[in-house]
Amino acid sequence: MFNKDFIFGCATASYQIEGSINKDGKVENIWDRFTKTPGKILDNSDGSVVCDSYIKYKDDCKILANLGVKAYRFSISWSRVIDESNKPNQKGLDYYINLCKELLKYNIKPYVTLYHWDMPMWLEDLGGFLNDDISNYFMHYTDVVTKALDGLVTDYITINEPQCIMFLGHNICNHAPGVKYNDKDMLHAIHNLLLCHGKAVKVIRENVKNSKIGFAPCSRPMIPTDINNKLLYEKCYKEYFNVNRDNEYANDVSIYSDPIFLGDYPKEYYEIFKDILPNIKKEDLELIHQPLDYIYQNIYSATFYSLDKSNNLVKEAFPFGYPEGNIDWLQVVPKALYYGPKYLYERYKLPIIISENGFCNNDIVSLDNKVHDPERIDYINRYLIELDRVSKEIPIKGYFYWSLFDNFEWSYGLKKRFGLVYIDYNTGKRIEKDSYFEYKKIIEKGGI
Ligand code: PNW
Repeated sequence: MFNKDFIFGCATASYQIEGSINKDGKVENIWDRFTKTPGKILDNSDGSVVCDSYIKYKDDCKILANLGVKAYRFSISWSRVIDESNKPNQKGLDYYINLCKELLKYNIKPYVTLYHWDMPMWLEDLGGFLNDDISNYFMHYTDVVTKALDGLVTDYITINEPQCIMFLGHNICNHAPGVKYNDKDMLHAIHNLLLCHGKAVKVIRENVKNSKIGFAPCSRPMIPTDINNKLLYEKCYKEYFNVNRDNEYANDVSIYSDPIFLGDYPKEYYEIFKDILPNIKKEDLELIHQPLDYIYQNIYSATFYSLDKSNNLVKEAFPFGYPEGNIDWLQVVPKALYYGPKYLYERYKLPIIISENGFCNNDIVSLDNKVHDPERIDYINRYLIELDRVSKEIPIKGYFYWSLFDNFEWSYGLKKRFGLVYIDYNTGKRIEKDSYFEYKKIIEKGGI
């Protein structure tokens, strides 16, 4: 059982649910462009309708209220609220103002993500994260949003999953904008992204009374196969925060979180990238290192590790038939919610909120017109048991299920369903799945 003020919520993101991509002065963003590029989206779908939340936000709020959540995490579409001359678009802002007001009617607290991957196209054309002015644009956008939502929102998340922005968007390029960076540009862009975060935090602190701020990276924790082996635990911890100059460093944890929480890049970063370091000024590092209130973290899956005969850390393969979701990276490893928070707290020492965790299934509407999803129910229960266990050791403040709705799952399109609520994309009909009612029960009880 979690303590009384534990926050149960669920999460979504603008491009994945809103639709209405050309309405009320919204300008083009990188996902509007990317989804038009042949071959990029598995089922050729896009974000033009999805859950139609831009129109149906009042229904969304009712569904959230019936679920009993105290918190709803959603993101703001930059290209809806700022036009191509960098001026505020009031109609776009009104949507989020109305959404927040509606949520507050039901006593649901808005948790606002400022950047969940949908960069305005005109800013990408100016260089995106490689433009040294991007953090000033982001600061301006943050200023506009925080002033518009004044008195409605105290909880902000600056950036969602910097790892996916950089690794998927600029290395393997299966995400927008799909512009490949060389290593030197990658480090430069990461540094600019961290500056976006730092400057935004400053603006939020200035504009919002009693603000609570964090950023929401993702990670895939290393799980020791022998829970009593101290050396193995230490090596897993070390590996979790390690930076390597391999193809995947843009996916690492400490390259983003160390500057933000500890005020500098990890030592090994300076060593392994010494030939291509960006220009890192002392005042940049200070800007990036703004005090935060929480460690947010998106955690879905994990990988097992053991020690070989010479005590080297080795990755264990998942056995054939190991339980997994209907998406290639989602093996069901509940201990991810035990070890992930433990490692993060040990290093950064702030209360933890799981900003995303969820299960992808090939859900169908049954003959009885219901959606039965026992695998998702099992997933939520198993993961919450582990989160509950670790909450007896370290401060855990909340949990956001990803996602409220089935939605546009980026390069996979509409066929990957993570929702507690099923969306019939032909009719727009929403159907609460069995897991919705299960999560409702868990919330009512205050835990498992
Ligand atoms: C997150 N992984 O992405 C995003 O924040 C959401 O927008 C997305 O819909 C959700 O998780 C489900 O995919 C992730 O490879 C992408 O471990 C990849 C991974 C994790 C999260």
